[in-house]
Amino acid sequence: MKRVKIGINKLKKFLKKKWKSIKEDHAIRNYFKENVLFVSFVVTCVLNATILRFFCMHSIENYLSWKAILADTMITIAIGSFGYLLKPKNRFAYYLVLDILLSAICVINSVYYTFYTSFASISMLSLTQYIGDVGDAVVENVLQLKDMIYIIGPIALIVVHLRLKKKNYDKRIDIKSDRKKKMLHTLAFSGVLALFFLLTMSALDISRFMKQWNKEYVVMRFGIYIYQANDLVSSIQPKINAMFGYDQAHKDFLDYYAEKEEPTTNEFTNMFKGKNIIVIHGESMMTNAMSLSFNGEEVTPNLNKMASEGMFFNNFFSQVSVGTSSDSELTYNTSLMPTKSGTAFVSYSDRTYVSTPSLLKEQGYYTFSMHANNADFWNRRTMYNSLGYDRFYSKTDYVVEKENQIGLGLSDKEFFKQSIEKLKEINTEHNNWYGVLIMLSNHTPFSDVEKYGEFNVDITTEETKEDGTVEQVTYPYMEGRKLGNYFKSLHYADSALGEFMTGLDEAGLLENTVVILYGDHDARLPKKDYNYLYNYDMETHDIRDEEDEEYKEYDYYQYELGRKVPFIIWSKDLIGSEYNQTYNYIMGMYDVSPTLGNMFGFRNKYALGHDIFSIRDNNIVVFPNGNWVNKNMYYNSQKAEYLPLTEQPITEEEIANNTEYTNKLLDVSNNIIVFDLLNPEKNSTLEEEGEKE
Ligand code: GP9
Ligand code: MN
Repeated sequence: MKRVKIGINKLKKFLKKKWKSIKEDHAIRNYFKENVLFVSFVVTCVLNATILRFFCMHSIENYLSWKAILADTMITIAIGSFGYLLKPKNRFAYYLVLDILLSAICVINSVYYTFYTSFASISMLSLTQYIGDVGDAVVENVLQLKDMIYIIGPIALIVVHLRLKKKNYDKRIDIKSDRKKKMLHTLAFSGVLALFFLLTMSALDISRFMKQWNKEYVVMRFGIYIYQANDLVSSIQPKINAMFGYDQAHKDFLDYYAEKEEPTTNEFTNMFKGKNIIVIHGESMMTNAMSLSFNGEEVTPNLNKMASEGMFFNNFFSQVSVGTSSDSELTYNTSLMPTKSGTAFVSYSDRTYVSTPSLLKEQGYYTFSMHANNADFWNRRTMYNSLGYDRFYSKTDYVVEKENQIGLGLSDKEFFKQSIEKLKEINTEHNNWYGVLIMLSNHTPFSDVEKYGEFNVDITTEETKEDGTVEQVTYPYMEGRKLGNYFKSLHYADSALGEFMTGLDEAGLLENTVVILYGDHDARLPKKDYNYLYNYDMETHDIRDEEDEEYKEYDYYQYELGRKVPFIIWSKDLIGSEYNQTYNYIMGMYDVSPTLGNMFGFRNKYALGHDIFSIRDNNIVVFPNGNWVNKNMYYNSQKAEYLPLTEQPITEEEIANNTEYTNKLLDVSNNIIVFDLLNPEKNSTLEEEGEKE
């Protein structure tokens, strides 16, 4: 301890001495005087980046974010430092080229932001349609002063250069070793800034930086230059991944589908052919909440009504990886699994996909998606073209008033209300249509509690006191816990769902329509909250002891099994019919496309899941991390352990076979996406097949 104190004191003394000598020698002033061109380069670039944030993000914390300013400063100092390796007469050209390049980044992003309220991505340049859009955008937008303001940077640099030239600064002679030293010192300084920057980073910052899709956040936190560099790397990476191993991937792909059994027909085949389809993407909806009530009030009365009137699959699992909502959309649409690295929506949006909307489109359906969030969230704007949607109704198609916002954006109630108007129009314009409506309000962290409406998650009872008076007593239960807030939020989303169904009915939109609802993934809630939910003892106002007979263990397996999400197929015709049942087959998101295909009369040849009515109890659901579940067990691949789900003995052979099946399926799925194996131009076998057909 004493030693540390002495060390700190020594460091303090050293820094004080250094600072004093810097002050006495006027070192800072001299540095600025001697390095005017370099300093001007750094200042203009940082200023441009700040102006860009000013025009794009209208709150002061965003455009004056010191973290972004620090990031922009350290990166421009770092790249500018290499200018010192050049002779003084050549430096201006170096800084000018860089300044023009960095200003161009600002101009492009400024134009792009005006059109798409998001920042530009290099990966989109590979899409010709995007080039067209941006081309038009630039032409129409060219006169906007705010997009051109960034050229002030290079102009200022030229002015500085011309003034310095009068003093013959570029004729100075310096020695090579001094240049190297100066460059290293400058680079080291940017290194110190970088270290400081790294220390301020949170886990959320790192995760968002890696995923890159929340572009506003990344720009606000890391600055535009680092955002664009990161974007460049993440755009190139999929191309590098696809450079090696194509032949093996192609062979495995052919073998896999050669062995795959052809689907059979059954009593559900074509039962809904020609009907319109409304799909509801239920943000963070979980099956376990459907059986819960607080003080006699169900958490999800409308969802429960829908389940009780239609076909309800109560052992249905989402199969997402880090791409959460987007992964569930990928698997729902294509029956492929999320990629092993990156996310399909962001990294592999230019691949060919065989999907539910593209197959319905072939049958003459008008296909669309509706989501009142920014169209670039999860790169949907681009990916939806690859998935075969005709139209994406996004935030700009909705009126988003401040008072109608919950959590990430427009409230579900308002979203549904405005969507019904659009659906009415679509219904008059198209014979057959297929639309996915993506909900938003029930999104983590479920903290907009005051906007969810009244829903008591504590236990309130009426108790008769000794003197005979009746008193209301409230026991602290789920109030103030994340899980409690989730129930309130879900109750709100459920009520929005109820209003939507009523609105659809009133608009006459349910007559020839099948409504499909899926929960996109679980709500990622703390295990300890479930422990509290299932083990709260009203008598003691506390959590039950583990020794207690009634104690319900909520371990790893309970948590994993508890992540089930609802899957419901509803139509007026189903109510009271023989199919109006709860189906408890183990089922995954990848089984949806083949199941709907069987019912609506289309076939996805490359589906990795199954029509649930062809496979029923023999189904297996695999997860991106290699875990799997069937009716007999939940298998934890990391620990090579399992939880039995039946009384039947489990054999080593079953485990080995299913694990092999899982690994093969995950490999084939990943290869299809990474190597673009469904693209006839990349996979000649598909072309031949097409010719035969
Ligand atoms: C974003 C919404 C939520 O538009 O779909 O995405 P998530 O965070 O659940 O992946
Ligand atoms: Mn989601």
